[in-house]
Formats: sequence, structure tokens, C-alpha cells
Amino acid sequence: MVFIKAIVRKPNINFAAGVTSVSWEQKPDYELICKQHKTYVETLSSLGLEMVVLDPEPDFPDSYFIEDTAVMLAQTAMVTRPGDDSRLGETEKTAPTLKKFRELEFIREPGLLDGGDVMLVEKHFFIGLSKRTNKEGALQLGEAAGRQGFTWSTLPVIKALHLKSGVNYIGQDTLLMFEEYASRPEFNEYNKILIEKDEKPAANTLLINDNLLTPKGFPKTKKKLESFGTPVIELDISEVIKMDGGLSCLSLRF
Ligand code: CIR
Repeated sequence: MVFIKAIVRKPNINFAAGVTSVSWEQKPDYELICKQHKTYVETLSSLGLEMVVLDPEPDFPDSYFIEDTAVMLAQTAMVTRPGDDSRLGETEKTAPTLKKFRELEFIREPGLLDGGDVMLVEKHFFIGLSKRTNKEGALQLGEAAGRQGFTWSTLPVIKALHLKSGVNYIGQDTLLMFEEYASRPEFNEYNKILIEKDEKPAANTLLINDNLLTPKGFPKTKKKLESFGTPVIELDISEVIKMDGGLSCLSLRF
């Protein structure tokens, strides 16, 4: 799939007040995340994507994790209902921009869904059931996707916040994943590259127009990706990882 556009939101100065399970050695640094975010935007732009860069949202410290607020389908954008209360209002902030590109659909109560739980592999959506995404949310997204020519299925999220914290499609029928997913029957037909236990954040590697964006600082994963053959671009997202996020969370690509 070729991406031509991406929407991102800049982090706000209070971003460290967002939800996280990570215990920091050093508090997340605002100047540094701004620099890392800028490099991310420039990298996507250099890969041919037209970037829509939204302003920070002071009321929502996690709102630069814009991926969680919508799922881009073929004709519509599904506006989500994020599963953490503190993030529910973020969708209203994303919707006006999405409307410029797609008709909108909405996950309705009691559905909950975070975009981070949604992995598209060619024409199939894997939807993770997690603390943030429930069956009703998955069903509503699946039915909308089904109307637009996609297939879909659900699976439980293992040992992480979101599905894509632990498994991502890197092209050529191959998934990069935590060991815990390797025996899942859903993934039987795919080639697998496994993430070592001490490199978990590297599972959130992002395929963009025949390049793999991977977080900096995970040499074993980098080596495996380099042998895979697709060009690898390392990005330093140390401050994003401190907030339980990764490369995919920072944009909506379409
Ligand atoms: C949260 O807990 O919601 C944020 N601090 C991290 C969200 C990461 N988003 C993603 O994986 N799509």
C-alpha cells in the first residue's frame, strides 16, 4: 500500500501528564520530544507523504498519539471512542481535519476502540481486544470495513497496551512480533521475525512506502530487519517510548 498523506499532531508541553505504564529513570523532556517529532514529520515527508501537522491540544496530553483517534478505511474514516477516559475527547479535535479527506463514521457506545489496536495486513484488519478496545468497538469497525471490501478478525492483545505494541506488518507476508504471538493460529500463514525480550519497543516498526521506520536503540531488531532486505530508517523516539507510544501512534496514514 502506498501512502500519500499523513496527519500528525504536535506534542503539548504537558505531554508527560499522559497515561503511561513506564517507570522513568528520567522525566520525559519536552524540548527533546519536539525535536524527535519534527524529525518524524520530516522523515515521512521525505518518503513522499504530504504532511498535515496539527497544533498541540493542551487539554489532552496524549493527543499527539493521533493514531488512536481514527481508523482510515477506503471511503470513510472511522472516528474511534478511545478506551481511556482521559482520551475520549481527543476525537472531536481530530474529526474536523479528517472530514477534509473522508466521510466520517463513528464508533458508538458501548463500543470502545483505540487505533493502536488495529493492524491492517493487505486487505485484512486484525483488531486487538485490549484494555482499550472492546468487542462492540471491534464489531462496529469490522462491519464498516467489511462494507468497504476488507475482511477482519479479532484476537486478544498479549502483554502490551495495544495490538501494534506487539505485532506489526512489515510487508512480503511478514510480521514482526513478540514471541508471545508466534503460536497464535491467526498468524499461521505469515513469515515471522521475532522480537527479543529486551527489545520490546522495536516491535512497533512502521512500513512506509517500501521503507521500515524502526525506533533507535534496538540493535538486534535492526540487524534482523536489515537482513530482511527492505531499507531501514532508525528514528530516536526515546521520549515517546516513555509514554507507552511508538512510531505508528504518531500519525494517521492514508
Ligand atoms: C496512552 O496510554 O494512551 C498513551 N500514553 C500511549 C498511546 C500509544 N498509542 C498507540 O500505541 N497507538
